[in-house]
Amino acid sequence: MDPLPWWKTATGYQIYPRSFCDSDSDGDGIGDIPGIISKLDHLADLGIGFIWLSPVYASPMIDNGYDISDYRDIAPAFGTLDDMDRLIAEAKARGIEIVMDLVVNHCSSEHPWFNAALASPEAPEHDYFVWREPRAGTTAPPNDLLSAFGGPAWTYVPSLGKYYLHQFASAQPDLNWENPALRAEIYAMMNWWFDRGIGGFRMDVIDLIGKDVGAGIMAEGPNLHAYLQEMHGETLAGRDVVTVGESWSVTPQTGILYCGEDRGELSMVFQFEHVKAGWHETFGKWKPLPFDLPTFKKAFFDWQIALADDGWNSLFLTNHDLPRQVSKYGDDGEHRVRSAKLLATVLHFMKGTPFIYQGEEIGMTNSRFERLEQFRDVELFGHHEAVMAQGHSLEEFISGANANGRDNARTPMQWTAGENAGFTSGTPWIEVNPNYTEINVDADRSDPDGLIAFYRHLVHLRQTLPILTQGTFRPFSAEHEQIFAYARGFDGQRLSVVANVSSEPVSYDIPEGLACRGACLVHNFEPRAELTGRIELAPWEAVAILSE
Ligand code: TEU
Repeated sequence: MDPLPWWKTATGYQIYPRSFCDSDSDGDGIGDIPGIISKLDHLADLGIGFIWLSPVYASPMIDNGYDISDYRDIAPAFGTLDDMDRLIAEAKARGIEIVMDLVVNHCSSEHPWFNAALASPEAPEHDYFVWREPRAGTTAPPNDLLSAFGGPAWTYVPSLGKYYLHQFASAQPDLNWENPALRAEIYAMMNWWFDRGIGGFRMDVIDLIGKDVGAGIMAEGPNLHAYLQEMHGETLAGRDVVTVGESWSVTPQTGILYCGEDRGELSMVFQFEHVKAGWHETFGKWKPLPFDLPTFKKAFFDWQIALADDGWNSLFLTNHDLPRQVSKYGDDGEHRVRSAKLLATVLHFMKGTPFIYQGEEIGMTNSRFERLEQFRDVELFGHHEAVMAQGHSLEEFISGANANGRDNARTPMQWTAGENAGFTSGTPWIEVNPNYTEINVDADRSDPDGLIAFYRHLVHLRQTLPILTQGTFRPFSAEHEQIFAYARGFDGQRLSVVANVSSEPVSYDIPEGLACRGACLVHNFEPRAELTGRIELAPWEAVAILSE
């Protein structure tokens, strides 16, 4: 049998550079590349195989770097190209690849392409963007399309008498992928980075590039897969790299189109079904619905089954756009460590490539802000007024933002119990979570039962146990309100995972097919040697047993 590609046995680690580590040399309160280099040993110790680095390119930072003004340079706040080359080399020396963030559905309104496009409709770059006349006989936007960051998705340019499209902030004009010269520029840029030694790309909102604006189809548009196949041919083919496409619209039915073995597109996608299931119909993420375990499990189970024989799953619960997992799905109070271990267990033993978001490995919790001024995010400020106009009070809005906003998981990484959690010697760009005195890398690392030790073990198991990478997947008790259970199978072996996702003890009759006796691979309460008959599980208890 062919050996598996490296990224199927590897665990990824996401760095949000602004909040990871600010090097002592500048102390400007913003994390940077020298800061990341200084912490590579922490990541090597966890055993991770690659870093997904959120954008570090030149940017006016309207959306913390997801608005790129030069794809071939580094933002001064983060460092220089030399720093980036050093990061790639230093990571490689520790067996870690750097996966950059490819943000090419849109660029920054300060990108030279957009400046040229504004200066003249005759410039070749004008057609790199999406332009429309106002609605006939008016100055109103061409249609009612809304931006993900609030307000219309169209901004008027008086000097041209036309609107341009932006699905995110007005400072993030959408690129027109129908223009072949634009596509060629992007492929050349990707190859330029590959030649510098990076190990792949995470592709921002990649489902939006194939849009058909005339027909009003933005996500998974008619050209999406043709562009991904073309991109593959021009950049990825023949390179031993990993690609992860972010797609908020992908379903278990369409997933295979992005990552099927014979498709020549991507290695895997980030899908968000488990996230969207928790959003309110009218108020969206700003009014979270109560957590519902069966719905949550269904999202994962459906994907495991859909990609059982072809394609590949990514496994994650949180990232820089989502709340901290222990606050959202676990218990960030009394059972913080135990519930964090439970979430890690149920996630990492499924089939796919798991991702750890910075701080997850020490069970960092969501920050709770009290005032609007403590928030920083362009998305939040873009929605604030409209959500309030729908009848939400300021208090409700802040409480929704604390539960589901993007800032609350973007607070600085908590390294030590010292000043600013050891993140910076300056003033952090966003407040440090006050619980850093208790929750920090130093404290967790000194505890053999801590979360770092637990994650290190999970990462190691993934590298060494074929049942994790290749085994079959069978869900159990899908409708159960407290239990998350499944079995993996490989070569006559069984791996059974059972977890009590609640603060109450539970009695559970182990179904046939899940029963297992053997070695306890991980536990967060008491070790067990078997799962048979009726078992009593403590609050947030999780256990995984590998049959003999
Ligand atoms: O996110 C895609 C995206 O759609 C998010 O804006 C998402 O809808 C939102 O966070 C949920 O409320 C990607 C990046 O991950 C995000 O950080 C960027 O802001 C966005 O694209 C634009 O580049």
